[in-house]
Amino acid sequence: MLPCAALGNTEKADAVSSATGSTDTFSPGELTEYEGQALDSVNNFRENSIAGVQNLDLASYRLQVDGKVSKPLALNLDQIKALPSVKKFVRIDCVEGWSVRVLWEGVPLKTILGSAGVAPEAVTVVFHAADGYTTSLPLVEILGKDMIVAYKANGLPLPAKLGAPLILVAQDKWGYKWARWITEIELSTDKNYRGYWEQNGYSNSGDRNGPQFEP
Ligand SMILES: Nc1nc2c(c(=O)[nH]1)N[C@H]1C(S)=C(S)[C@@H](COP(=O)(O)O)O[C@H]1N2
Ligand SMILES: [Mo]
Repeated sequence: MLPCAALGNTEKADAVSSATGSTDTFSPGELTEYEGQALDSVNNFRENSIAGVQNLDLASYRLQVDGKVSKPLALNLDQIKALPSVKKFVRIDCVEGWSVRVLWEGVPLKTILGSAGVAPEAVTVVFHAADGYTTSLPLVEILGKDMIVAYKANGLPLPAKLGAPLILVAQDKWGYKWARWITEIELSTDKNYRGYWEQNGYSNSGDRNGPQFEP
């Protein structure tokens, strides 16, 4: 099994990859460009999650931040949206071969992790999602790239399909690092932690310019 690759469904795959850069699928109110650069519609995402689209109840939603932290958090959406937000224009690339360029808006992880107080021994940030999906990144990379978790895409609230209420904007990483429907951010000392697709042979560093599979 491959991330995002519905084998035998090439017709759909071709339709989506050729739609990259097109403007015919935008939702009403969706931004089509940002600072002179063309955006792709969020509708160009090819849905192939491990358990289908999750529809989380936003009113009761909590983001847990736990593990190796001095102050575990359970943030509701109002608290998350009250934090200073940033915009980032970042392309997501699935290993299947399609990509989508989106303007993301959300909160830097360093802000959230800062309020939780990361313990000095923590090296890995594990993302747990509502569908049971998991993935991880080294803490040093998250801070170095100033990665964000986004609740808006192309100027609109993040659609359920893209992970509402929160997606990890894992810039420079393959699509399987972009955890959607995040419910828990866990700080870990396990530098060899492997998430869902990583356990199935996909590269644990997940660098978009590197190999998809572990050598
Ligand atoms: N919670 C969760 N997040 C996930 C996934 C998933 O199955 N569950 N799939 C990943 C993969 S492989 C990709 S390419 C991106 C976009 O997935 P999509 O192709 O299903 O839109 O979401 C990532 N995040
Ligand atoms: Mo993917």
